[in-house]
Amino acid sequence: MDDPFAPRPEHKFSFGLWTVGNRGRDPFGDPVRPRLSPIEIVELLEEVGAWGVNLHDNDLVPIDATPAERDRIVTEFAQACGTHGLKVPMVTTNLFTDPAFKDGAFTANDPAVRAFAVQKAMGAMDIGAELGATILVMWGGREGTETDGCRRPDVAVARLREAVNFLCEYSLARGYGYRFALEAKPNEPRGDIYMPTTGAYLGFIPTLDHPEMVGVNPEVAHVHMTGLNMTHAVGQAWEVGKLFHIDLNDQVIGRFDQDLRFGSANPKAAFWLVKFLEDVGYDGPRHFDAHAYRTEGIDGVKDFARGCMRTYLILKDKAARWNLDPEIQDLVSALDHPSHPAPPVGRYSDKGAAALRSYDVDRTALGSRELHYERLDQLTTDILLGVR
Ligand code: GCO
Ligand code: MN
Ligand code: MN
Repeated sequence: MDDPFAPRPEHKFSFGLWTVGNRGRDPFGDPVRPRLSPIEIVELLEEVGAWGVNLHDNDLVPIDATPAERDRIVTEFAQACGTHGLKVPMVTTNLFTDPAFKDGAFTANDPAVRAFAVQKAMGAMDIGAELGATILVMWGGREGTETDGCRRPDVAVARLREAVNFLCEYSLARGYGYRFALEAKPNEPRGDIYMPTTGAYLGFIPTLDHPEMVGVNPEVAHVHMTGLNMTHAVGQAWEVGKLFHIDLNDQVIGRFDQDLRFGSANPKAAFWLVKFLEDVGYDGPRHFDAHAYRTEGIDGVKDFARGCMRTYLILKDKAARWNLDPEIQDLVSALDHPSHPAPPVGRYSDKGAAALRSYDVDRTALGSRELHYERLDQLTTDILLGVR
């Protein structure tokens, strides 16, 4: 029988070159896995059943490559993706590894660093356009501080705006058709990163010259690091049409930046997230921005990648069960019914305001209504634990 949890192209599962290519280096220890070339990674992703591969400019093209080397590398990579049936939906720019960016890229005080950052982002967009990418992720890993003596935070925001505006115009001028997805993170590698939450970016986007081109890329781990709720962050982005991309992984609150296999630490939070994405019909890439444990070799990397996709599909199946479960649906459908007749709020009108003013509310009845969330959540737990 066919595996019902096997990945298929329509699931749009993607991995970054830096994710399955992660060599297990950490602040305390050297790499534990061999370096895989970008083309070897494409082969691995085909083997495990992924649909797409994403990259930073320098995951593919070394920072010191000559223009001729760059052209050859990009052409060969495009051919390999074609041969192995992998799409390149998203590109991003490495604005954090090189020491030039030690105090930020777009927000750095030194105008030469800011110029280099924009130059590098344009180069990444050129690479992505050649590979067919239409999503540009911007993650400001070094855009932050350890001491706020270095610059005013409002100045940093203004510099970030200038860079995003410039790059939107660059995409338009070149006809690249990019949609920009801004990725928030509260800290690491900086002590504090500007734009720590998806909500901060949702406030920033309307201040841009081309807000219609710019959305967000929420990441599970970055939300969990602060103890917040990923599904709520995603829900707010979705509601304003700004969920342009998503980074799926996992993270235990209060720990170092773990980048765990999707659903491995907080399967219930992952369930609500998958259920939301599937219920609303999100049809963008499901990108896994995570990496295998440092204990693993290449076999373990494959187990990790397969595990991310399998868990997503299991949770998708659980969400469908939840939606079809009669007892759950009885509980849920009761929730939106008024306990007794009440005027709708709706859009303001003098008549509506008068109706609400004269509404004879029964506070005691409202406060004593039983909601049955214990039952609802236990039924959810039963589904997740496989007994329902
Ligand atoms: C992190 C981030 C990165 C970005 C990537 C794309 O915590 O390091 O999640 O993995 O997503 O650089 O811009
Ligand atoms: Mn991350
Ligand atoms: Mn990420």
